[in-house]
Amino acid sequence: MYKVIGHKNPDTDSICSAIAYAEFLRQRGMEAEPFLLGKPNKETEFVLKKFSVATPEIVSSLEEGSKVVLVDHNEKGQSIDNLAELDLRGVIDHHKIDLKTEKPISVLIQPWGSTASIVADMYFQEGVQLDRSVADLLLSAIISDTLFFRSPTTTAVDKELVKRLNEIVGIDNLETYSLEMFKAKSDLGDMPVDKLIRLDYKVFEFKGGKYGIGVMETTDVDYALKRKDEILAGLKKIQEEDNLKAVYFVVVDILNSEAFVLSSDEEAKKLFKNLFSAEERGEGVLFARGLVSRKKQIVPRFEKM
Ligand SMILES: [Mn+2]
Repeated sequence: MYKVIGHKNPDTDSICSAIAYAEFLRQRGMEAEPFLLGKPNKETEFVLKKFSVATPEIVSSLEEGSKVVLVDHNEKGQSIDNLAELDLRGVIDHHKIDLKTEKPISVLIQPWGSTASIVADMYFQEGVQLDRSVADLLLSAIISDTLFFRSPTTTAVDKELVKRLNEIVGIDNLETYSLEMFKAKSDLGDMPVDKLIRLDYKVFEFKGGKYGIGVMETTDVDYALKRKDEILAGLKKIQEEDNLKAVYFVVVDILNSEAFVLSSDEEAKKLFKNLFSAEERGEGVLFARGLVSRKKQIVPRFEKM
C-alpha cells in the first residue's frame, strides 16, 4: 500500500495531486491512498465540493515503515513529522530539490507550473484511464498553482495540459471558473491571525539564517490590509517564538499581479525592500509590482543575497 502525501499547510495542487496520483497507482493495479497533512483551504474545499470528491484523511504521522510517495514537496521541513521512520519510495514535485535519501528512490521533478501538471502528463503519456473526477482535480490544481497562467512559473506544458484536461472536464469558461476558485480562496472570514499567516507558510534557510514566508493569494487585498496591525504583531510573535531572522506575509493580488508585503520588524522590511526594490506603502507595508511567486521570484532572490 502506497501512501501519497502532499505538504503541510496543503494547497489545492498538493491535495489534488495526492488524490490523482493515488488513483493513478490504483489504475495500474497497486494499492494506494492519499493523505493530507492539514485541513484543505477554502479554495480546495470549493473544488472538492464542486466535483463531489471526498476529503482524504488528515494525519500528522503514519505507521512506521509505511511506503510513502511525496507529492508537491521534497523538503523534510514541509513533510510529515515522522518521515525518517517511513519507507520513502518516490517524489513527484516541481520545487527546487533539497533531498537526501538512504536508498535510491524514483524522483520525478519538472520545472512546470504545478505538480498536477506532472501527474496529468503521466496519465496521458502512459495511457492510463483518466476519469472525469480526476481530470477535474488536475485541471483545478494547475489553474490554482499557476494563478490561471498569471504566475511566471507557468509553462507551455501547463497550458497544453489544461486544454487537454478540459476536453474531459468540459468547463465552458475557464476564466470564470478560475475567478470562482480565487474568490473562494479569498473568503477568509475572521480567521485567527496566526492561522492566516500560516495558511500557505514555509520556512527557508538562507545564508545560515531561517526565514518564514507566508503567502496569501487573493482577489481581496483590502481584507489583509485592514488587518495589517494584527498581522504585523503576529509576524513579530512568530519571529520570536520560532527564532527566525525574519518573517514575511506576502499578499498577492492575483488579478493585478502585484504584492503587498508585511514584515516582522524594521530590519526584515529593509532587507525585503532592498532585495525587491519595493516601494513603501504606509506604515509597515511594502509594495512590489509584478511579484506573485514565492518559488520563482522571492526564494531565488533571497538565495542570492
Ligand atoms: Mn505546487
